[in-house]
Amino acid sequence: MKKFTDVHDIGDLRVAIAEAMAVKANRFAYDTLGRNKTLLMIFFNSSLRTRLSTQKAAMNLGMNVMVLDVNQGAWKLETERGVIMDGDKPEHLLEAIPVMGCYCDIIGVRSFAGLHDKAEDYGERVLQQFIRHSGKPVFSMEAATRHPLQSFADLITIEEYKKKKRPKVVLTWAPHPKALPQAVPNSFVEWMVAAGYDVVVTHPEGYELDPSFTKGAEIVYDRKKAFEGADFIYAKNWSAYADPNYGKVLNTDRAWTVDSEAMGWTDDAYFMHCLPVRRNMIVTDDVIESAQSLVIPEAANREISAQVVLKRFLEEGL
Ligand code: AN0
Ligand code: CP
Repeated sequence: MKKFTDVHDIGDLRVAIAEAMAVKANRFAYDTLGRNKTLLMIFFNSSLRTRLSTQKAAMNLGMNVMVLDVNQGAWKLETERGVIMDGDKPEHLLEAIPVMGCYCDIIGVRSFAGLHDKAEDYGERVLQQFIRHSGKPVFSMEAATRHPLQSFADLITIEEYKKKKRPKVVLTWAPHPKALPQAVPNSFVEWMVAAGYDVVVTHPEGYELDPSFTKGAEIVYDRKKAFEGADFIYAKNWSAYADPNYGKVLNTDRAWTVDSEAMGWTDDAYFMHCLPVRRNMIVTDDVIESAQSLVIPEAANREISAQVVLKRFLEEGL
């Protein structure tokens, strides 16, 4: 594996899940694999889970870890080529990336969508520049259009809790006051369809995702119908994808908050969310605190998904 940015990079999902379960059963079995190897994690955006779980996964493998918050203490980076750099950004990404590549063996990048320019976001400009110019294996810690470490952890969690071979997994839009990227829902659907589950996506009109991600999933606008018979409810907010509203919040309709009435329409479904979550916007206190809520086991599995990815890079030889 030379990069990890989408579901195709991990290969056969059954093999990946089996590897994840083995890592989880003994996470220190490979504690010398990463000896004298350095992971560099670059954050252009905030993080709690990704930062801690990925660092922990690297430590389980015996790696050294460096973390750079680009917006805290590093030089402000210009990302556009051809710009006359007479503004407030003293350094260009095109020098910064190969320099960072000199100091490490693997690079993780968090770089969210700007939500202003769809072509720029969906072209994954920042992530692609790291892949092209760092000279090192690169993995996404949530880029503009996908969050594969999250989706892999979600897959592991569903495999652990599912009661049927092919569960019904429902992704539901839920309200949020600020514009959020489509990366988590895009990626979630991509992985769930690849896993062969019965995947349903429900959202108000106007929140249609990029159809290349929802291919293989059923879109059901009637939320109650979508929830019926569900085994897993995965809530997430995202901003509009379709033009001319790309990146906009079209409404914050609290009728879409996941509450116990909506969970009552399901087949005693588990509740999932990647976190961070705004309570009583996305989900009510009672649902997130219920016995059916998997938000903590799901977050715990972030260590496992990250460890499988780092282990694969290390085994490939760096
Ligand atoms: C981010 C998002 O929606 O993509 C990160 C989620 C893991 N969420 C927020 O910015 C609140
Ligand atoms: N779920 C997730 O990626 O959380 P963080 O943004 O805190 O890393």
